[in-house]
Amino acid sequence: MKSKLLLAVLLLNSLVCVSQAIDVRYNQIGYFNDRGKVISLVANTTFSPQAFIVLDADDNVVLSGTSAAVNYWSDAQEYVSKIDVSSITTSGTYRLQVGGEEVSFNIGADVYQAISDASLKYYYFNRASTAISSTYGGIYARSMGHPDTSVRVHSSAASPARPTNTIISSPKGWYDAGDYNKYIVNSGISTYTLLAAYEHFESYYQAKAIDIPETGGNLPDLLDEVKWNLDWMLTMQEPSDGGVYHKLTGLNFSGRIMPNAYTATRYVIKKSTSATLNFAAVMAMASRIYANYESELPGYSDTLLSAAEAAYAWAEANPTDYFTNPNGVNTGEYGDSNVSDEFQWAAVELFITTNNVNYSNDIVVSSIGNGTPSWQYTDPLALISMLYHDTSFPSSTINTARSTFISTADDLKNQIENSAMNISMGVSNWDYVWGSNSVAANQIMLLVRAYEMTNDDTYLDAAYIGMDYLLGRNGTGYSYVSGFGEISPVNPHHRISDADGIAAPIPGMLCGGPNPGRQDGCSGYINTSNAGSYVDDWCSYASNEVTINWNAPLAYALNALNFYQNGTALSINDYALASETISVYPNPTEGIIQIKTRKKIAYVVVYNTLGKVVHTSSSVQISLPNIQNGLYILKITTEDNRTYTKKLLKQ
Ligand code: G3I
Ligand code: 9MR
Repeated sequence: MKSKLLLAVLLLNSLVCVSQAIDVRYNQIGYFNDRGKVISLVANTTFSPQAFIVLDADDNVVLSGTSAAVNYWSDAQEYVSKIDVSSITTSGTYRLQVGGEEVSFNIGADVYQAISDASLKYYYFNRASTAISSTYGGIYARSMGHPDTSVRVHSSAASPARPTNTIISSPKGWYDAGDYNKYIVNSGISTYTLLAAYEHFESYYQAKAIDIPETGGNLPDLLDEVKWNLDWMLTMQEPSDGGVYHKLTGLNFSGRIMPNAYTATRYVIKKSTSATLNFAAVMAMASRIYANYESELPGYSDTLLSAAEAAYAWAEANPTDYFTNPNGVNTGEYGDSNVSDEFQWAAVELFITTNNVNYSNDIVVSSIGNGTPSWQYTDPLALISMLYHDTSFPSSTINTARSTFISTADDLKNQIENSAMNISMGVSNWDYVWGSNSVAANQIMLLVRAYEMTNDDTYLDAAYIGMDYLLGRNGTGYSYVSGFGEISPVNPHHRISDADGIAAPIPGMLCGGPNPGRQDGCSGYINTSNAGSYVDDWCSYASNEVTINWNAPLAYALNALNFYQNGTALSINDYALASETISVYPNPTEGIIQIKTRKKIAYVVVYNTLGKVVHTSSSVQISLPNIQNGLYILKITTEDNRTYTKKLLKQ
């Protein structure tokens, strides 16, 4: 079924190639009303600027003109001319006619709503140790696979407390990718990125339902989903010494089977410094976030913090245990022989959470580099957290961190504004790696952070335009997110999507993207340029796999852009506060709440879910004895006139 679809797409592509020299590449999901809107014309050879018209649904010409000067885009070995349709701001579906071609594109306020939801829902579909029910999974319902309650300690991981073949229980977590394995390093950055999304846009995520079995409780859905993975990560720490196993896998990758058909023995493999530090960073961060939910999860935050501290101590005592696959183990390696970045990141997260100088003493801000984060390079994650929690650090430290960070953001913005294709990719020679689409997604995340840090709109403008890259305005014309766009991947290297007998892959998954390394040796790559080395085929695990660490920055970016354009929660304008943490406790409450914040509170308004004001106050202690039980929204305004919202449950 799927190969038929592929054939159809290939045939379509070849017809298009024969009949048309110029290809129209555009954001196939949609453009936001009041944001920049770029459409790119591309061809293999140079061409003249093209006359174009844009028609609305009633066939009125709403814009006409000639495309801009043609430039060479070396990453794709293509020539590009830009059409700017930013002046169209009314919601609707439009048709662009140019060079004998016609494409339809959307403009609206909520064009990223469905795709941003799907980018988060993917984590539920990739859960290990649970069945996916039809209630939450629809046609993608499946049986449980990998209970992982009886996992062996591999000889490489043996210790006096846990000799070889000791059986341990290590359930839950997300499958890494198209494979069924679970790797701490990659889980760690994925979890960090999702927690960062939550930390930076707390009120947005408090109101965001992901439609998972836990939906409806007082814990925001995103924190429920992340907890599924944190619970697994906790089991990967050896209790006797604090070290963390690098991964839980079979000895080999499985075949093209569903999770419940997997019967091979699974092992925890060798502790490593990179996994242990990564674990420490993520647990420390999670501890401060889940601390706000002590009544829902008593003791959880403390458990996370103790795990983080024990891990950090192990890494300090074992600073160079770099991971390579032991003999006989052939699953993903996620190897790293430079862990200075993981050390900085872990120290930063631990210091933010504990304020303990032992951790700040280990932070050397001048050693923290710039650039785009990846599973192997976590310096930028340390910078993001430091700059968000800037009041926790001396101003000289923050000034250094900020200039390091902003130098990358400026490069990205400049690349989007001035490159032939108006995209961030290509800013560095290493952008088109295995998983290059996650580079693009992380770059958008960095621009969002730069905007939050500076309030300079030009970073956000660049982020909106740069996002087009993943959604069709790129070197292949694919919208790289499954299920979204005119042409999107139908054969991702994702075992569940491949083996489930359903033609359409699970939606919302970001495929790896162009990778001129083409390590899979797959035939059928569309072309072999940096930005063209992609093929929508199962065989292409080097360009068409999906993973949790690629979807996380996608989810971060899509939801952030969705928030800024359309950021209302229950009709109340709310803004994520940079550098500010506010906790409200106890929550749920019987009537008396405390508000803890680092800035002075100007006033607090309590709304019911219909947006009606039920109480106002200017105190940090609020008494609400007379309101009915149920959900309320607190809107807190601080002395610097910034507002912050939080859900409150009265019971
Ligand atoms: O670190 C070097 C860098 O110094 C060099 O400049 C650059 C030039 O190409 O290469 C960098 O190494 C690359 C490395 O990723 C880090 O980006 C390797 O070439 C590249 O082969 C390697 O790819 C990784 C791949 O596994 C193979 O090990 C991907 O990042 C990683 O996402 C992928 O992860 C797999 C898991 O092993 C198994 N599960 C699926 C997952 C996704 O495909
Ligand atoms: O399916 C595996 C994929 O999940 C991994 O990312 C990739 C990393 O090397 O390896 C894939 O497995 C392939 C194996 O490495 C070589 N033989 C073909 C396998 C895919 O069918």
